[in-house]
Amino acid sequence: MDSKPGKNHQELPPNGISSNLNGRVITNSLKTIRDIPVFWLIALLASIASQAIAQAQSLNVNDFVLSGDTRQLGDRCFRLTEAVDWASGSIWYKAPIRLDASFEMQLHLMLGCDDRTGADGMVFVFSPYAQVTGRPGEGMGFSGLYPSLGIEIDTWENEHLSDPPQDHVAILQHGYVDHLFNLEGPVVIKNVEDCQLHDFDIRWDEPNKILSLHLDGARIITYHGDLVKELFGGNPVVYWGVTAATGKFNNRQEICFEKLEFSTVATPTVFTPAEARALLGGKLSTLAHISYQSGSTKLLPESEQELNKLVQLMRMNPSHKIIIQGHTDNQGSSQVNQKLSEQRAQTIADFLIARGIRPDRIQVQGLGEDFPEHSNDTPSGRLKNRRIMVQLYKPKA
Ligand SMILES: [Ca+2]
Ligand SMILES: [Ca+2]
Repeated sequence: MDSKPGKNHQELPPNGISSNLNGRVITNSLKTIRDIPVFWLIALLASIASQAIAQAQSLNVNDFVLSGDTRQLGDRCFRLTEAVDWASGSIWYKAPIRLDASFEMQLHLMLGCDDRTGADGMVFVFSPYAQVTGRPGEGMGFSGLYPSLGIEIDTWENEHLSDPPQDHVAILQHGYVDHLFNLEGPVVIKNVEDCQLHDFDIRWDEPNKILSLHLDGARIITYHGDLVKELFGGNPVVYWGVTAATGKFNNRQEICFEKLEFSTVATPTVFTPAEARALLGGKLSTLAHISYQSGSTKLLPESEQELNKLVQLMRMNPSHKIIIQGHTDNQGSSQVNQKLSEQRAQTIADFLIARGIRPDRIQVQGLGEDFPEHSNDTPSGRLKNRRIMVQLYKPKA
């Protein structure tokens, strides 16, 4: 690890990431106990007491996927680019996190030592896809990613992107680095290409729908909006990572994690090889564990894991298309059941589309009560008849 003026990586206390596994908060601040004000200590103890199942988790390089020119520095710092032209690097946290819960990330950023000709900057990227990287150079590894949320720290003025001449931050959407399409900003900040580590906090206050950034203790930008609804079509589960790039000009760009606190979800599992083979082979299959609120089109939470498997399968096999069939039992009028079966099949389509599956790969059919597979005379038979069936196929070229 290189020594540098200002705050040194070695000064950071060891061991600090906090997260929330499967909705369970895990808190392990990097700060030592004596650094924590009494109020926060009480809050921390109360949090630990109320989360008896919580356990501490150390920051581990294995929590991240490193790509491009990224190098690990110590146990929680990464160099995303060296001070060379046309470099790009990214790190991605492996587990997806939830945007329907608040989160906070406390970091230290080093944007390089060259203010005059330093470039290009860094972006915190949130995407339904794991480990995606956009265009380098002025795109900073964010350009072109859809759908997405990006928080940029930009150190190079690109006039055609409406960049101010000074270092600046902005909240970006959908892979656009042009400030015409900003959610918020650009906000000019002090020069950060000064060889120093700068404190940088990202806070998502979910109840109030406020995303805010703090630089060296001062709030520099705030965005008020429903990120889940506005950017991700209602899908609260996203991956996050940090990307950086250089272009015709360059800087060394590094990041260190001080504290991370967010809600993670279990990494989406995949179908077993046998299940995947059957589906890809065109077998009309009933999706297990898909449940709706009674008489409603609202999916119950336990359906999500099964549907995530379907999303993964569709992503891994981009030339396959899918037919989604909704079926009901024979309770109520056949007209109502017809409509309900269409609407329920559409909720599955909407789930896939919100996670980036193209609508032209999806066909929806409502088949009402006409194709029972079990007796409608018993509750368990009716439960089985209320089902979603899917069939994948590969269109002939
Ligand atoms: Ca720029
Ligand atoms: Ca600068």
